[in-house]
Amino acid sequence: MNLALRYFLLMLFSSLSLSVIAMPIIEIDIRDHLFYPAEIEIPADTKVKLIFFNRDNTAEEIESYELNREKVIPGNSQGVLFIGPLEVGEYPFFGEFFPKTAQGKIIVK
Ligand SMILES: [Cu+2]
Repeated sequence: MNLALRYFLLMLFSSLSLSVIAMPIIEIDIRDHLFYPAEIEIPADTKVKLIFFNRDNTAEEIESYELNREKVIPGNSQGVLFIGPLEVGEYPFFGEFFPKTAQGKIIVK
């Protein structure tokens, strides 16, 4: 195998494995129609995996216009949202079924 191809494969492999290893995972509880934590800090320009654990018996729908995400999580179950890479800023999200209490924010630094 020639050197350029070896170099290409090496770069491909290391970037793939880095992106898998480096992806932060953040766990968020939904309890009594509140998010714990309600504010989440993540690094800029990074893909992040959010796992929502809905501890309530009722379903909740995670909604964010700023993040362009929407996902229903049935009661007593969990759901995953991938967000990013994002620019520095604040990205609110809320529970569409209980919006008076279920309010959260992603803070990108
Ligand atoms: Cu919705």
